[in-house]
Amino acid sequence: MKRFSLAFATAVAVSAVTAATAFAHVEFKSSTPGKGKTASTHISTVTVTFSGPIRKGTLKVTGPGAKTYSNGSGGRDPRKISRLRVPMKSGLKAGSYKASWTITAADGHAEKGSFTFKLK
Ligand SMILES: [Cu+2]
Repeated sequence: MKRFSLAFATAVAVSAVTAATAFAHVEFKSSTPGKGKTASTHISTVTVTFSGPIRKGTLKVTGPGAKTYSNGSGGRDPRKISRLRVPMKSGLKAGSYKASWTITAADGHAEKGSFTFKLK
């Protein structure tokens, strides 16, 4: 009976792990401005959309002169659970920008990444 219990417990544990890994990790899906794209210096926000829900996150945008052009540390979009957003400062300069993000996905995994875009 004890052997049966152990085997049963192991089977339950294995299927739980399988179920967890079968649930795909949240991935970068799209952004505004788009990755590698060029947008106007008049943008007021930068957003990153993921393939699934996130709990929280940060978004920081640096640009010309190695300065930070985002306002605050960003966070999950109140209107969309899978989107991160950060407001941008006014008076953005033309040039290359880099957006760096960190998230805690709904499955509890911490992830981070970055992408670049241009403003003109
Ligand atoms: Cu995950």
